[in-house]
Amino acid sequence: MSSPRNYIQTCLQAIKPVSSHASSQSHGQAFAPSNIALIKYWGKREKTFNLPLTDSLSISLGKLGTTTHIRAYQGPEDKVILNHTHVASGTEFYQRISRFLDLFRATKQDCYEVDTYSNIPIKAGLASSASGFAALTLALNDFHKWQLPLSTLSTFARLGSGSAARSLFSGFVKWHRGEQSDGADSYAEPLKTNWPELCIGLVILSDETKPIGSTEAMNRTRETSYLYKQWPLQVKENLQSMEHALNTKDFTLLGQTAEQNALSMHATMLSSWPPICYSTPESLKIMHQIWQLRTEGIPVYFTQDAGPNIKLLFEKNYQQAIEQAFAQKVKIIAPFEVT
Ligand code: 2P0
Repeated sequence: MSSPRNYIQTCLQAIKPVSSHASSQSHGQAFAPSNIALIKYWGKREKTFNLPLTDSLSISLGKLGTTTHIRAYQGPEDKVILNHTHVASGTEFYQRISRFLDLFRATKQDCYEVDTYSNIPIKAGLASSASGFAALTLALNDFHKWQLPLSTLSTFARLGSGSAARSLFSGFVKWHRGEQSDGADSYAEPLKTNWPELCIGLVILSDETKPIGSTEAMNRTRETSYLYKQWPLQVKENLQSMEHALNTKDFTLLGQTAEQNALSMHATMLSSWPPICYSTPESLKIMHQIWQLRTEGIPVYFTQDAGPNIKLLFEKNYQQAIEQAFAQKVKIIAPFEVT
C-alpha cells in the first residue's frame, strides 16, 4: 500500500519545476479561515490517509482563521513560531507541524521556518488545527510555486487534520469522503450558495477542559458505539436536507438539520464505551435557553463540536434579540459579510 508521503511526492513529481528549496521563492504566505461543520465529520474509514466515513458540510468563518508565512531555514530542524512566540521542538504542536512537513521535503535537509498567527478568539472553542493545516498547505503551495488545484491541496491539508480539507475555501463547503484508498478523491469544494443574512454566534463558556481529543474520540465512537451504526445513514439524509436548505434558502430547514445532526453526533459519543461527554452543565443550560427562545418565536438553532461551547445559527434580523438573550457571552460572526 502507498503512504501519505508517496501520495504527495507523486503529486509533486507530476508538476515542474521539482519542489526543492533551491527552486523556490524566498517566502510563501497564505490565510485560511476556520470552519464549523453543519453536517459533521465523525469517524474515519481509514486512519493512515485520514479518510472520513461520510461526506460533511461546513461554513467557513470569514476573516477568522490562520495566517502563515513560510521560508527555507538553514538549521538542523524546522523553526516554528506561533502567535509571535517560538515553539519548542519537544512540544506536540511542533511535532505535528514537523511531521506534516516531512511529507513534502525533497530531502531531509530541507528545513522550514513556519511563522503562524491565529486571530481565533481564545476560549471560543474553534479548532485551530483546521485553519492551521489549511494555511500551512496554501503557504507551501505559494512558497514552492506549485500552482496545484485547490482540490489537490485539500487532499494534502486533510493529512494534517481532517477538517482542514474544508478550510481552504470560504462560504459553504462540502468535503467528499471519496472512494480511493490513497484519498485522491477525498477533497472539499466550495458550494455556490451565498447567504449574507446568516450569522453564527459563538457562545463562549468558561469550562475549557477537553476530556479527550477529537481523533481519539471519533475512533472510540466508531469502535464501540451501537448508535454509530446508523450514523452514515443519518448523515446521508441530513446532507440531502442541508443541500436543499441551501438551494432554497430555507433557514428553518438549515437550523433544524444542523442541530439534529450535532445532537446525534453527541448521542453516538454518549453511547460509546467508556462514554464521551463534551457537554457541561453550562452547555445544557444554553441548549435549554435556545429551545425556550424558539418557543418565544425567535428562530435560533445551534451546533456543537468536540467541546462544550455552543455555536448559534440565526439570521441578521434577530441579532439584537440574540445579543440581549446571551449578553456578554456571545461573539457574532457574519461569514458572508464583505467589509
Ligand atoms: C467536524 N470535528 O466535522 C468534526 C465535528 C469535531 C466535531 O473534524 O483526526 O481535528 O485530525 O481528522 O478534523 C475535529 O476533528 O480530526 C472535527 P482529525 P479533526 O468539524
